[in-house]
Formats: sequence, C-alpha cells, structure tokens
Amino acid sequence: AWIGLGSNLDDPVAQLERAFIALGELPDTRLYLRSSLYRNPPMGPQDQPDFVNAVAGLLTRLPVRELLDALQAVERAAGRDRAQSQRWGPRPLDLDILCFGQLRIEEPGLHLPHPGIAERNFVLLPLLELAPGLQIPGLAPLLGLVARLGDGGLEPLE
Ligand code: A4P
Ligand code: MG
Repeated sequence: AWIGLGSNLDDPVAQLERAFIALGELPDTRLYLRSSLYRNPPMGPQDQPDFVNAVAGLLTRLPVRELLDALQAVERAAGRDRAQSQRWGPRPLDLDILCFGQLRIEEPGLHLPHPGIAERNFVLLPLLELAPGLQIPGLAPLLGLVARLGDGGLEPLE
C-alpha cells in the first residue's frame, strides 16, 4: 500500500515524523519506504498554512478496510477532529491510501486508487522518489503524470 501523508497544523514536520513511526507500528505491517518531506502551498482554500507532504510504502497483511480504520485512528491520535474539519481545510494529520496493490474500489468511504493523485504534485513527486516504475491502476505511468504536472511549488525539506 502507498500512503499519502499531509499536515499543515501543530508542527507539520513533527506530525509526519510521528506518523511514520505510527505506520511502522501498525499490526501485520512493515514500513519499508519513506520519502523526503516536501513543503508546498495549500491546494484548495488559500487562507491556511503551507502543507508538508510525504509518501510511505507499506507491506501489509491488513485487509484494506482495517488499514483505513487504523489510519483514521492515527489521525485522531494526532488531534484531528473530523466533525470539525472543513473539506480541504487545515489539519494536523491527513493519511490517505493512495493505492493498495491493484485494487480498484468505489464504495462509500473508500475510493481506490485515491481520486486526484494525477493532479497532485505533492503526491506524485514523493512517489516518484520511491517507485519511479510504479503503475497505478487506471492511470498513466507515473513518469508521464509527473511530466505533465511539473514540480511547481514543492520544496524538499530533507
Ligand atoms: N476515503 C475514501 N477513499 C479514501 C482513501 N483512498 N484513503 C474517505 C483515505 N480515505 C479515503 O476524508 C474523507 C473520507 O474519505 C474519509 O472518511 C474516508 O472514508 P477526510 O480526510 O476526512 O476529508 P478531507 O481530507 O477533508 O477531504 P478529501 O477530499 O479527502 O481531501 P484530501 O484529498 O485529503 O485533501 N494541499 C496540500 N498542499 N497538501 C495536502 O495534503 N490536502 C488536502 C485535503 C487539501 N489541500 C492540500 C492537502
Ligand atoms: Mg483525507
């Protein structure tokens, strides 16, 4: 599974460092790849702080719904209150399942691959760093998606 990490509240770099540790501690799961951190301007409402984004590669035996539940528990532990949060608004931690093997799912509460990957350079560039040959189900090869979008506004932090 490939996981997108994002934060723009409460010390985003520390949020992502803690999130990588939490991902490595999920049951039946190993964190085997982690990208650099990238600072970048918000997509959506502009009256919010810059985001820090990254991607993690997991090897997991969890069924995908259990993985989603576990990721939401990690978001809650980071102080995220879903009832309060506005769509595309600021958040201490956002964990999205970008894709899960070759699975394609369109169900309430779970879309795979995650919609919007192709339009988000804060997802594509960290993925490119980890898995340049990745073929996301239903999308063009990663390299082609990146070439189309460019790297505008993304600043590597480490
Ligand atoms: N959900 C469905 N599919 C998935 C999936 N593949 N992975 C459902 C994770 N969750 C999935 O998510 C709403 C619901 O999506 C969840 O309950 C889950 O069941 P959410 O995180 O509560 O809602 P949201 O994040 O406010 O909305 P959305 O549309 O998911 O926003 P995004 O796509 O997460 O975008 N700008 C920059 N630069 N960097 C960012 O990371 N992030 C956002 C949020 C906005 N602007 C940003 C960034
Ligand atoms: Mg989300």
